[in-house]
Amino acid sequence: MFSSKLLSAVLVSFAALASAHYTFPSLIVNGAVTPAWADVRQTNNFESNAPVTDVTSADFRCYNTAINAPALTATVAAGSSIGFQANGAVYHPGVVNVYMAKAPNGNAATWDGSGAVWFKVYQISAVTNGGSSITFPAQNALSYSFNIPKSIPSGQYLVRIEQIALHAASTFGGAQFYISCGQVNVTGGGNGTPGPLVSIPGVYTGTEPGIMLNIYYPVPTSYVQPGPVVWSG
Ligand SMILES: *[C@@H]1O[C@H](CO)[C@@H](O)[C@H](O)[C@H]1NC(C)=O
Ligand SMILES: [Cu+2]
Repeated sequence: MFSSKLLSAVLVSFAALASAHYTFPSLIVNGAVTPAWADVRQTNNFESNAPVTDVTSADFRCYNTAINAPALTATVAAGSSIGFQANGAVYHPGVVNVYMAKAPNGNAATWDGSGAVWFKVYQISAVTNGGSSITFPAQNALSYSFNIPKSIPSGQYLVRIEQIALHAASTFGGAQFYISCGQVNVTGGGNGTPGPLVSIPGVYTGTEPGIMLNIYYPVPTSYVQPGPVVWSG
């Protein structure tokens, strides 16, 4: 007997395959996962989950040019842990960077994040072993948490995650960027000077050795994480 339950299970799994990939719709603040697209600007791909592949496009910043809806701003203490949570396991092999930028108008919700204003606060790179293996510690996680640097000046910031999926990265434009921007109000900060500062887009050309590479053959002997060094405060 052909079960209609089985048929719908098969159809659902085809649909899941077609709409595979993922987004980062939530922050993790004080240990709690925020509702989807509340403190994170809703991205163009909120339904398709599709990546950005053009590192020079306007959507490379916050991937929200088609939606441009304001989000809430979560208050977080300098030195505390925050995170981004995905809408499903981040199953593609790849690496993670998190950047922050301080809203010069003091209002993250109305700021577009333009200019050389972004600094890196966190990364998860690849692990190589002289050409015998390459592994991706960020792979298959549901969320990524990190500490807001203790000496960051108080104020409102955009915080942007990118997971760079590298399974098809051997040709130019093949790396897939899964991006979103949250809004945070940092309290209890210090007198640090975050840097180096970069523009997004602008930070990458797409030909960096950590963005355009074949992760399968030959197995890379080393891996160079894209972007500036992490500012830890
Ligand atoms: C940000 O934090 C400051 C200090 O606690 C507070 O006065 C302000 O209302 C907060 N702003 C937002 C948007 O949460
Ligand atoms: Cu995908």
